[in-house]
Amino acid sequence: MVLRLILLTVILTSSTIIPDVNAASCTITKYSAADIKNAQNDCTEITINGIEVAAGETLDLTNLKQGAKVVFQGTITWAYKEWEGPLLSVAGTNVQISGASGHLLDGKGNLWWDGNGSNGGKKKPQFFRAAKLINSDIYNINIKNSPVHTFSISNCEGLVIQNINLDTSAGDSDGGHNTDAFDVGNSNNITIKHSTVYNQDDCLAVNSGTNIEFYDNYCSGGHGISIGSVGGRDNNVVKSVKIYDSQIVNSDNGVRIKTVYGATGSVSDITYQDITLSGIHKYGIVIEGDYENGSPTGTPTGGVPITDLTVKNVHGSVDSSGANVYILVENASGWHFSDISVTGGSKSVKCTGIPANAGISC
Ligand SMILES: *[C@@H]1O[C@H](CO)[C@@H](O)[C@H](O)[C@H]1NC(C)=O
Ligand SMILES: *[C@@H]1O[C@H](CO)[C@@H](O)[C@H](O)[C@H]1NC(C)=O
Ligand SMILES: CC(=O)N[C@H]1CO[C@H](CO)[C@@H](O)[C@@H]1O
Repeated sequence: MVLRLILLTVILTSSTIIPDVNAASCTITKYSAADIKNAQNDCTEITINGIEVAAGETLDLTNLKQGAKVVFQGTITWAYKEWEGPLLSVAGTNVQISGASGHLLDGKGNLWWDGNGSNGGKKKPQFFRAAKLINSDIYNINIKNSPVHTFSISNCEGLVIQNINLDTSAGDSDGGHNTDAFDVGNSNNITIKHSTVYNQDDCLAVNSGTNIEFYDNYCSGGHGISIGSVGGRDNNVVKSVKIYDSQIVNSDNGVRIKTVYGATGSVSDITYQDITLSGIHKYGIVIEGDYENGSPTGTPTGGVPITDLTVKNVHGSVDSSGANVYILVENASGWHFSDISVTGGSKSVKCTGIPANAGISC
């Protein structure tokens, strides 16, 4: 059912809220693809309250009017089906996607988790697709138990994502895998801030894009804050990424950059600054140019050079079975490391390709 309410213009002398004569609001309280579509045609304010989306269907918010506002209320769930998803898709210009206090987007990932993530077993739906969002905001979203990858950000320009509370921690003991928090590709001017992530894969993974900022975030349980893997896609350029004021805890890696073996592209103007690590299981800082089909080959190639890399004030601890720093690259230049104190790891590692005077050793 869709309730349409056309707001009338009223002059309220004692209020700062003056409803727009053209503003119309729609509230969806029961899932219907047709109602969702009509609401986007009719309304600039859409509230989605407590619905269960039909199995195998996307909650499709890709026809939003310019300037539309979407608010999630209550608990939103999706009926079970093995399929690729996404469960939710948003697109638009100058739109705002947010959640009301107490809302939850519950992916019920445990229904799909089998330890195989996107590598096999059950086909799992990707959760939240943000594709072609222009000068828009996603904020105050509570999201839980992603079946597999959570936010897929592609072809976006000028997107600010903040105050995301992502809790897929149940997947730690229940077979969650490849539950990346934020995957960014082919997007420019993207900011991700003030967010908390509990998952089992990358907290951030940038595989292409420019002008990306990621700060004041807390990442737990996953694979660290990553650039890459870069190479082998349509767009293989990552430029101007600033990652700062963030914590990475109880994760396989801390700071990570990976590029693809034998591929071409570039990773340039990258800063990691003021990053705190704790309970890192494998590598505190890992930069490697030898990825192939998602695994390291042990031999780096230089077709995706990593240049103008600043890593400053990264400190914290690695498990004794891990390594503090692991670098295996070719064709790198312009590296500046300072105030690095990553300790605790004792695993011996290969360490090649560090440019002269970079200020770092393994
Ligand atoms: C992206 O940022 C650049 C540099 O700050 C600016 O010139 C450009 O207009 C921005 N583009 C969008 C779509 O916000
Ligand atoms: C190193 O990178 C440059 C681009 O900056 C590229 O032209 C060159 O082929 C690369 N060298 C190797 C050995 O891959
Ligand atoms: C299809 C597939 O890859 N299944 C695998 C899922 O993971 C378990 C172990 O967690 C394997 O035993 C299966 O072969």
